[in-house]
Amino acid sequence: MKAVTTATAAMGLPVAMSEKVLAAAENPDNRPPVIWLHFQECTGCSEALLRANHPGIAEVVLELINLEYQETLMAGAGHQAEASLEEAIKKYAGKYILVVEGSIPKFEQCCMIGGKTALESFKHAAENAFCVVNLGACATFGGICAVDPNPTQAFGAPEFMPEGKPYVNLPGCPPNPYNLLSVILYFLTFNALPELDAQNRPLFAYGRLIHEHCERRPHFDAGRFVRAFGSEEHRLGYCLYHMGCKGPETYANCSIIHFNDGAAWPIGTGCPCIGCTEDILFKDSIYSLATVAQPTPNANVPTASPEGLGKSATPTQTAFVGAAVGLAVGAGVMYAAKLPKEPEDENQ
Ligand code: FSX
Ligand code: SF4
Ligand code: F3S
Repeated sequence: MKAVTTATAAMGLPVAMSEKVLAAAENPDNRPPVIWLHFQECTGCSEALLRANHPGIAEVVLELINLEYQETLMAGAGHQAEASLEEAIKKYAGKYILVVEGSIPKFEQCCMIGGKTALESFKHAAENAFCVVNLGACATFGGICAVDPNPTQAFGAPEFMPEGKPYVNLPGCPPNPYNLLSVILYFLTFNALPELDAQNRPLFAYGRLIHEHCERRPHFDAGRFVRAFGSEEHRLGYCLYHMGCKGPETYANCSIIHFNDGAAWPIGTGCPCIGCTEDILFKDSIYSLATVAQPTPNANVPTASPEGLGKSATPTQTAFVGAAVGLAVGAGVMYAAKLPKEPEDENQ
């Protein structure tokens, strides 16, 4: 119930809808078959799912989905595993969800499984799937394996997606396991995929910038920044913008739902966001400054009223604005004097 209520809220659905989501989740005839393939990756995406407790992996596997094949979790191996994969593809053709973890190399000698290239395995499983979920930055954009000079010619699964196949991208390195859970619950409840953004990411999870919900945002707005790891400012939890934080240009919900059952998330532990849900991951320099698309409005500028639009300012208005600016500058000077001293070397 707790997981369903959380997921319902995370999906942006009214809380009253959680009953419908719960009924769908509890219906044993409603478990979608899932085939889960691994390609070039660190398996952190599966690890993140294994660390979730509400629900735990056992509940997901035994009560929410019908997991037919998952190389990391299943006991079978070798020919036995290959046979069960083929059997599941045939048995559930057109009905199963294919989860892809890891990037797919164009360089054929890499990542061969059971005598087949990664690309052959992916195409065969994707062509017969109802839809595909690309889990993680590697499966979405190529991730760590695709970093220049990209020796295996690695790409995300969308590069090879069969024409017209519905698919969802859940980038992140690792992605948040609750977003996968929410997509599954949405699918169980509405028999459809959630609304997606231009990069095929669910809007409910990737519709807002990290920067909008970051717990360090008041420090950003007040100009209190960390300039060196281990410094007093770092210890005090100041904003990590000058340490290369990509929160201002990264769309994700980890600032809200966190990882490990809400226990932690990168910025909360003092680590700048590296933009792991965006195609800038491992491409932009870790220390480059993010573009702030929505800077804080200057509260000292008087609000324009519709009546005043198109009219020139009266002398009284001009005097008022002048006084307001004067006050603001004065207040700013006083305020700046109260701020803790920044370290002198801006490049630290
Ligand atoms: Fe990539 Fe996932 Fe990063 Fe690792 O499988 S998204 S390297 S957390 O494991 O694919
Ligand atoms: Fe948080 Fe980073 Fe934005 Fe600072 S720049 S408020 S640390 S997201
Ligand atoms: Fe990734 Fe940044 Fe969140 S690095 S986990 S999107 S804080």
